[in-house]
Amino acid sequence: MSRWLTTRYTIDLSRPRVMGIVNVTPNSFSDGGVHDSPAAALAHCERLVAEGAELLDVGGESTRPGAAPVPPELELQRVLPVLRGALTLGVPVSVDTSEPQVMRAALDLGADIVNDVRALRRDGALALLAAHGRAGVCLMHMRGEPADMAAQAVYGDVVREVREWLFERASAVEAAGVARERLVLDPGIGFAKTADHNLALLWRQRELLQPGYPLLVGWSRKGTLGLISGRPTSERLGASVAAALAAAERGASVLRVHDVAATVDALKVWQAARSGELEDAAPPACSPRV
Ligand code: HH2
Repeated sequence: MSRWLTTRYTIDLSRPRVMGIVNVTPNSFSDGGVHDSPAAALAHCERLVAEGAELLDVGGESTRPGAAPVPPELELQRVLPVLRGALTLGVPVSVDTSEPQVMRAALDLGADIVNDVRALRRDGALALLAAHGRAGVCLMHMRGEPADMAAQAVYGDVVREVREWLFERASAVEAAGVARERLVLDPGIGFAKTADHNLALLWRQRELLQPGYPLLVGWSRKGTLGLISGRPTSERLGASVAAALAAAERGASVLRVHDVAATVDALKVWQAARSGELEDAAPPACSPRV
């Protein structure tokens, strides 16, 4: 059985799980400034859990193309109060950061997962996670930095290159002491990739499963969906749900989404269509670790 070991919970990945996005930032590409007070962000966490989110991902720095870096002190100020509250809601909580100082403070509070778009490549990040030893980790593929990544979207075979990069990175992270069952990989939709690259990564997503790690994927409201649908970020619900289902169909284990209720409903129908029956009891998403 596929599972993801995290600080407090073992997450069952026998079916796709929904991770609700909580951006505590003024400038995130689709919801910047909407939840940027701790009280608003925590209310948003509660709403997402009520809608069926099985994990929460709390971030204090936008990584949209061109975004400027945020000093760690400000990132800490944004995410810590929200994490403190989110950790009481009964679901695994991830912190979306690349900054070791923020990782450390989040792990000290009890955060379950570190979701790092830079795959623990900042100085001190990998050693910190290896020494902690209990947290789950998401390693994402990106080239360059959000400020300049668009210029680095040049690949021969994007799917092969992303797969090999992720596999090599996961091997290095394991060699440094983070256990394999704590790792999940992510192709990084929209990070140093054109729309064609993103769509190749969806069409051939199963190839990304070959290294043997669960896959987390984030298509929610992203630019490629805007190109396909011709809609602005605020009107990409249908496109985002369709992309989440396409990713689930091709073996994704965790779907990182803004619109939790609609995604959860769609996955229930997808699941029923696959089995041909209503379920009495779905397996619980996670169990506390003993
Ligand atoms: N995408 C974003 C941020 N973090 N983490 C993972 N693992 N995978 C992703 O695809 C991913 C991510 C960008 O989306 P969002 O958080 O909505 O926007 P912003 O970075 O502008 O806050």
